[in-house]
Amino acid sequence: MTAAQTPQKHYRSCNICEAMCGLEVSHRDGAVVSIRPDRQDPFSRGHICPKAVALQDFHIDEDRVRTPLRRTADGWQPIGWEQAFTEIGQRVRAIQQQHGADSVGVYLGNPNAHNLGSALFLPRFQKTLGSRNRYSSASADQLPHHVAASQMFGAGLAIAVPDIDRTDFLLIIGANPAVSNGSLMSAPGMPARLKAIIGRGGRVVVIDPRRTETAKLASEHFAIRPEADALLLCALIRTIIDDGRVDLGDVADMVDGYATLDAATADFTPERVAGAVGISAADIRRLARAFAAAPSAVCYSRMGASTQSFGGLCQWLTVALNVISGNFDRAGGAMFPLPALDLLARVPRSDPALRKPPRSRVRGLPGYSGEFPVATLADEILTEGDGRIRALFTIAGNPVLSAPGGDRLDGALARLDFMVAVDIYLNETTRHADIVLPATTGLEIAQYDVYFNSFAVRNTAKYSPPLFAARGAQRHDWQILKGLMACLGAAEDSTTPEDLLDAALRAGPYKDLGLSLDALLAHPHGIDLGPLRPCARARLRTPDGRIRLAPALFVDDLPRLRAALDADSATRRDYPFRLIGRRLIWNHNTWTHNARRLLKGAGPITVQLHPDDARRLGIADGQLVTVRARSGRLRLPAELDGDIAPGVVSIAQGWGHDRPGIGMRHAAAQPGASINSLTDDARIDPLTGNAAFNGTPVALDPD
Ligand SMILES: Nc1nc2c(c(=O)[nH]1)N[C@H]1C(S)=C(S)[C@@H](COP(=O)(O)OP(=O)(O)OC[C@H]3O[C@@H](n4cnc5c(=O)[nH]c(N)nc54)[C@H](O)[C@@H]3O)O[C@H]1N2
Ligand SMILES: Nc1nc2c(c(=O)[nH]1)N[C@H]1C(S)=C(S)[C@@H](COP(=O)(O)OP(=O)(O)OC[C@H]3O[C@@H](n4cnc5c(=O)[nH]c(N)nc54)[C@H](O)[C@@H]3O)O[C@H]1N2
Ligand code: SF4
Ligand SMILES: [Mo]
Repeated sequence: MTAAQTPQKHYRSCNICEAMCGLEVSHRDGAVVSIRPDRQDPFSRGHICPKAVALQDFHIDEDRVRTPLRRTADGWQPIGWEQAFTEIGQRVRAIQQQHGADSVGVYLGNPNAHNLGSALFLPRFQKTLGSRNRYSSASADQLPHHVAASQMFGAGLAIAVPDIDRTDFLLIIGANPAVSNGSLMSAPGMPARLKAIIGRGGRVVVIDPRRTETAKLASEHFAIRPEADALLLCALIRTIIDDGRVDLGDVADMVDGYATLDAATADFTPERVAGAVGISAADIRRLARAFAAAPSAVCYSRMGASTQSFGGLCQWLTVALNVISGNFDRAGGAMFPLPALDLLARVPRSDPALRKPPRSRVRGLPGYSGEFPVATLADEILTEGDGRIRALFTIAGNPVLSAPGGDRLDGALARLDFMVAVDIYLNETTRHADIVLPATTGLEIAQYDVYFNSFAVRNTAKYSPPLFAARGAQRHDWQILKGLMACLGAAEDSTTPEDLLDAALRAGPYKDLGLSLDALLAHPHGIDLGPLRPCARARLRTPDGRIRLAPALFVDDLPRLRAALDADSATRRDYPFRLIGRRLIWNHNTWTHNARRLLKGAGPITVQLHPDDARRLGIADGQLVTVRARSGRLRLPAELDGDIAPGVVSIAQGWGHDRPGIGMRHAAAQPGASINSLTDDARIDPLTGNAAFNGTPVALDPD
């Protein structure tokens, strides 16, 4: 073989999900030959999932947007970057001059969190735009974790993750990491890690209305009623307290509020909650005792416990359970990572109790970290008055399919005076834009994971240069953001993401090891910085460095939880089922569906229900049914599945590519249906403003 024919190897981290798997990409003449796991990556150690292989498909996808596009009466017109920026600058400045800075909103989607340049330049863009109308997918996702961390530890980024490779007992509530690969717990290869816990004599217990792929790997599974998790957590805490098994462990001298927690949970006994939770009092006690007795244990709760009406309470109680069982900040428990680019250390110390959140204009929902809940974005566009959103930037987001009440938002976007989308596709959201700005993605970008190293189960650092140049006129997201800042009047500078990364590494916790961009470039597989270590004392951001075990914000929300013990029978009559979502191993959210190799694995999008429920309603497997909710309806095939709890139905999230005007031909050929045509933007966790997808009341009508 000549040199030109020999495939070359490129090493990088996959940036699709939070697992940050190391990839070995063989390529020749600008084309991918293979994408395999990088066994030398110190973080993922040879794990990848099927989605990584599709990175090559996104690169060559003919449906990618290649040049800036401008909406005209005759369809999309390709335009140059200068023209696009000039027009955006004129329109946005005119709207802000006439209607105020807040009349231009921003929605940021999930891929921004997986992109070095976006993570570093978005704060600058937001500052330039100067609008308080900021939204993101965080409020359809992990916002309760941030609110709990902020209240208890002084900073929303102070999220302790399960020390999964050393724990003796992992209690998983409302997460399916065997499919999702872990979230707010970056841990590639979750199935093997779960098996390893059991293999070393430990236990994995899963709490989920569905006997999930994760539950099938676990030691034990309990089918909980949707949205009953906060009740269960209260009863677990109650049992440990009543048994006299409280042990604050190594952080005992740092904990405030234990007596308040004790008093606030006094009446949530296992007997009191068992009926609403759907797990017997004896089982709840047994679970609490096993958790408290394990040499080390950690409770991990995620989407199922955060995107629901009690998301804030769930995340608070999860941390509280870890603290009172002596499992906080210790090996095998819940621990703070120490990432090389350390965002947490930059957060100024402040008193969480003194932080008064701003309120959104229309519904008065709480803001968090400069953003309002996406559940009220449609209200802010549709409701007349000062501060109404008239123009919108969507950056790497598809809220028409991802936000609660997505169909209402779809209608609202059509009413905007002006919209700009920074994206890679023409999809359900970006089709509403006046100007679409095409970004690079995947193999075309430079990557260092700014966010998810902060939530990783091992400390490592890795920089991946771009493999391929863009195939069209696409620009990097950070370059687009710079163009937008310039057209809005900001002074131009020549800073690159690499400049900012290098400076942060040199000032970070591993500066004494000489960590810098050059050091990362010399280690293309990544650098191992070791297992998690106890470090809470140094990382807490409360002014006094103490842990607030029972912040008033949460304690004051408990009466609402108590009221839920007596279920609402009127809703039950009209909408007898509770809807929950799920993820599929072959797809990521709404946007990977144009890769045919991933579509093949997905199959039809169905509504899963228990065979007993199906029999009662006369529904056969595969039969079309209409699922009805207060705010919408969907027609899709039924899938009978004994793994789902009776009274509960499940629909995969992220689908519904059947709307006109989308440019993703393969996705449109296998469109599925959008679960967010059924979810309701009025259903939120009022404490945090997070979307309450789980537990949406629905009815089923067979055809
Ligand atoms: N019912 C229900 N709804 C849910 C969920 C659920 O479980 N159930 N999950 C929620 C969760 S956890 C999340 S994170 C949100 C996700 O919500 P969103 O972030 O709104 O949705 P995504 O599908 O991630 O959309 C990503 C968008 O970015 C574009 N894109 C992809 N890569 C790039 C890139 O490199 N640059 C740019 N500029 N654009 C890019 C895609 O084309 C797509 O338009 O959905 C939430 N919605
Ligand atoms: N393959 C794949 N992986 C992904 C993604 C993807 O789209 N596809 N998306 C990524 C993103 S953005 C995120 S945020 C993560 C999310 O990762 P996870 O948090 O693991 O989210 P899900 O897989 O949606 O699992 C949520 C689980 O909660 C259960 N559940 C629903 N309602 C309730 C309830 O009321 N109580 C309890 N206890 N459980 C309930 C559901 O049945 C489901 O099993 O996954 C990431 N990884
Ligand atoms: S698990 Fe996530 S990071 Fe790993 S290969 Fe799959 S999509 Fe990429
Ligand atoms: Mo997410």
